[in-house]
Amino acid sequence: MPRRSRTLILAWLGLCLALNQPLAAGSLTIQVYDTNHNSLTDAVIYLLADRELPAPKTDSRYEVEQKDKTFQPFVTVIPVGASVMFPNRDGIGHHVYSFSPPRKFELPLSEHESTDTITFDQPGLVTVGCNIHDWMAAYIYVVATPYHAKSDANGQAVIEDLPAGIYDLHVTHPGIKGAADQTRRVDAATENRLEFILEVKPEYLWRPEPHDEEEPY
Ligand SMILES: [Cu+2]
Repeated sequence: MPRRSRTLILAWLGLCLALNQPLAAGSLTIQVYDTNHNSLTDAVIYLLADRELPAPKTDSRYEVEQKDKTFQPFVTVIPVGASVMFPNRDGIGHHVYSFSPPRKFELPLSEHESTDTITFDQPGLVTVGCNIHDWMAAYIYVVATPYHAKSDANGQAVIEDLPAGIYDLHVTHPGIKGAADQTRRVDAATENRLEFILEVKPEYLWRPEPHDEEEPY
């Protein structure tokens, strides 16, 4: 076999190996604090890239329930194309709506546990309210990436199975001052833990208490 052909075949084999072998994936832990260095819960983390990312799985079940006259959870992160159910588990009427440009919707006044789902096809922040109870608020972040997470009570979020590569990591929060994400360019092959400090409006550092006192509505 001519030497040139052998070199070509070897190069081709090498390319096949490179393409078939998934790039080493690891986990990335993100720790989020507020400016008083307290753990910040409900921070939203997502990673975008200049290249095309795998299509996010959209078959997970997401729920924002109405319970004790609050929305739970307060913050949800979903991939573009996912659907959310809004079950009413209160036995009183709620009228759930959003005026946010990525997805305007309205679920008519109901006292029942609806199985209606709303699908979110555009990335962006969707603020959800209730027409009956002004204080009720929930935030749904719709992100165009499979790599997303939300910080827990310890301010910690973990992105699992993140393939090696360069990403633009975004961190945000419903109460962030300036209404802009913090972003950082991250090399997933070398980073496995990152810290962020977010300046959040003080009224977002407490959770609305469930309204469980006896009220007629
Ligand atoms: Cu309500």
